[in-house]
Amino acid sequence: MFSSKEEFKKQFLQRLEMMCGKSFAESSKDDQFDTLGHMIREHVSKNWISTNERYRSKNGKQVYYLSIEFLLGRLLRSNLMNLGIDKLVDEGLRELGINLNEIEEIESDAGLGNGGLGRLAACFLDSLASSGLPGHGFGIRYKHGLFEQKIVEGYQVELPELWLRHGQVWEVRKADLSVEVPFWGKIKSFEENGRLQFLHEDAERITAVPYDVPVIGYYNDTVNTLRLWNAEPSPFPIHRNVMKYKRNTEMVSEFLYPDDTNDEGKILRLKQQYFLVSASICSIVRSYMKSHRNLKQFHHHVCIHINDTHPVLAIPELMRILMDEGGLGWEDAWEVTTASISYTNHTTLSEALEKWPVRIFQPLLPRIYMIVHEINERFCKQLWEKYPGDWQRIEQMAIIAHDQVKMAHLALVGSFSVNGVAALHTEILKNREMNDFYQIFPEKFNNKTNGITHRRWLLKSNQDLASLITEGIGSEWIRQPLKLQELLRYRDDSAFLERLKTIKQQNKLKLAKRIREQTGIQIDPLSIFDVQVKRLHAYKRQLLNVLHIIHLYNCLKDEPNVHIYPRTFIFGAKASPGYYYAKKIIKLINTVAEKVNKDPEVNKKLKVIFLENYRVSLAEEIFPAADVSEQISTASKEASGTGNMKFMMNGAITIGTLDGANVEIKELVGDDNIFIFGLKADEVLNYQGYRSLEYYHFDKRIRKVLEGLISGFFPNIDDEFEAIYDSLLMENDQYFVLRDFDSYVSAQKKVTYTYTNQEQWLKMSLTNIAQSGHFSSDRTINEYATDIWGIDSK
Ligand code: 26W
Repeated sequence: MFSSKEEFKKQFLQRLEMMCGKSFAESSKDDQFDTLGHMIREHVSKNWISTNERYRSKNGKQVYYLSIEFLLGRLLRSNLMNLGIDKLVDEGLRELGINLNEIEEIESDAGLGNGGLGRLAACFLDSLASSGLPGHGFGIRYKHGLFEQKIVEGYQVELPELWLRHGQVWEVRKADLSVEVPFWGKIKSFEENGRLQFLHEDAERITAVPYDVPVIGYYNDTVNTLRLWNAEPSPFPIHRNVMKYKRNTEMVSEFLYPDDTNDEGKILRLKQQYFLVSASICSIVRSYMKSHRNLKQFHHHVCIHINDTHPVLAIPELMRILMDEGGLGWEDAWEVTTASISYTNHTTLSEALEKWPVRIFQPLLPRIYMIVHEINERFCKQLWEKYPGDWQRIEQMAIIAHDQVKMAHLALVGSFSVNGVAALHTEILKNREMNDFYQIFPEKFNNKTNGITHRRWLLKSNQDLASLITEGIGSEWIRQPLKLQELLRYRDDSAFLERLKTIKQQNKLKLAKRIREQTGIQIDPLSIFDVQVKRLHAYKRQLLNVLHIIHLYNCLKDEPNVHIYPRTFIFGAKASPGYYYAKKIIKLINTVAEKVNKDPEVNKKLKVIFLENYRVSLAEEIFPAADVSEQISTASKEASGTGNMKFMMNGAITIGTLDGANVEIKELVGDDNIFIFGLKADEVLNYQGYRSLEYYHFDKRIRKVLEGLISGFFPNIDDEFEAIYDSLLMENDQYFVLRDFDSYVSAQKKVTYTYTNQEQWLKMSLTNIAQSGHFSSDRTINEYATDIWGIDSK
């Protein structure tokens, strides 16, 4: 591309003038960002085309990853890095008087997701491309990504997010590849040539227009595709009320997760899901038909992966296309479909398991409903043969029951592979949540422990640490992250450990500076940075963390000379807009922060920071600066967690329960390099006779903390935290916060104690980094590729 720095500079200046119609001297940072972005995109277009040609001519199998979320964050720096031109561009721009770091800040985060599930999808795309694997993403091009969070007087306020405001440099609109997706209307059936045909009449048709984003592999000339669908009115609308039709249409790709507490919202959500699925499957089949004729061979060339149940309608949609458009009979279509689709489950929380009322589903998707109905009939018949007379079991397992369509059941029946996202999670699926299905389809179940791309989360976001590692063990770890283990040979090398410490210290200073700019609060860069960043949810127990902080505060007030090593507690979390309880926890964190930070008797030792608008780009600044990683969910509730892996890779030490992937982190680093506390998963799942009130009565630390919640501790706030108090004492503390309190306090004491022994701490930190290679998503993706998808890079 650019043979030299000089060549790059020349092209950049030419390009800028051409694109912006301004001289370089007049150009803004936005102009410079746009110019650079377009140059890169054009630069990859050759490899983009040749990658597709390579896949086509090889005629091998390809995988399509369907996900309602892709939490990409920014792409500029990681694209430059994967292309291997970051240094050249950095230097070239510097010579022009431009700071690449500042240009990087211009890019909006692509926040097309909520949290773990969406970020996992983004890490997977990076690993697929970087492993040279034929795998592409399909998602929705939401006009507004996840809301922007502001904190006003301690409360979360949501503002619409506007990532497309300045356009999007990475995407290419491909209107010629648009697809029509029908909703509502009636299905008319008739016989033709001895075959039953179905006609969808009076449908409201929405045009799905693809916007393709290149997914650039690391130094390997591979460029895969993320195809995001935009909902638009059909070019020739035949409607009585055209304006209304236009609004209805565009709404489909307007918001990520619209509020679904009412029917209107539910319809919109289901519309989004079918919109994604129908457009994607149609596009996959079209491209298959270009090089193959026989649909019966489809599953030998295509695998469709559904990321949780949101895209599960891929199953009936593929059935529909194979039968209604491809002319296959039911049996053949079913064989092809179930051999093509694989499914990942990301949660066992029952409130997150999707169900749709038939009264909404049937009229909105009449043909799809017919097919789901038939799948259910056949499945129930099969169950009846296996368990004659066991009505209760059949009712429990049915796909449609009590006027509801159960999406997880459809996924279990219509796919060939079902995986959990950490070893413990998969065991819980097999033995509890999905045990009925495990009994009849044991061969479908498998585990794929999550991972994160070490390129973004270490190489890019913690460049100093990455350089130190390379200095220590060479650069092979970048392609083979397991090689990070070679760092273990520095465990007793005090000079190396000292350098590790310096890097962490510098990262902490950077974060402290950012916190000061953003909040005006000065934190002690020598204090322990104790961080909990993730979605706000009761099961994740941010509350346990806060109660511990209040307890420390009480200790300091009772005994001002008590030895507490200075700590800065840092939180970042968005609460779902309709989640009342989670929003109360945010208010509590902010109220405690205010109280603690303003109290001169304690604020030398304790500080509490709530960083607003937690998102990918902010996360990249936080992980490198963390000392302590809070992974404190009620055991059995967190499917895996991926933040835990990002912390570990950046040398933070976990304080956590044996939940999700924490279990596997512990196995890798050993008991001495992690702080484990609390109930185990089986203890939680089989707990008999828990009474939270007893913990309140018998533990005076708890009593004092909770009394503070409702009286005295926060003057002028009478019943603000009543809901929290009630959840713990009146509703018997569903998530065992009080049960685990004592154990958590002890573990936290151990954290402090250990931190004071810096040498030991640094060894622990190094061990964590060294063992983190296992959690690279390259490992995860290669497991998916071999065990589930049957794809390779040859
Ligand atoms: C309300 C609809 C809904 C329901 C569930 C939206 C999103 C979900 C997801 C399943 C929630 C999610 O993101 N789960 C997280 O997935 C991560 C990636 O596997 C795991 O690491 C987290 O433990 C899990 O909570």
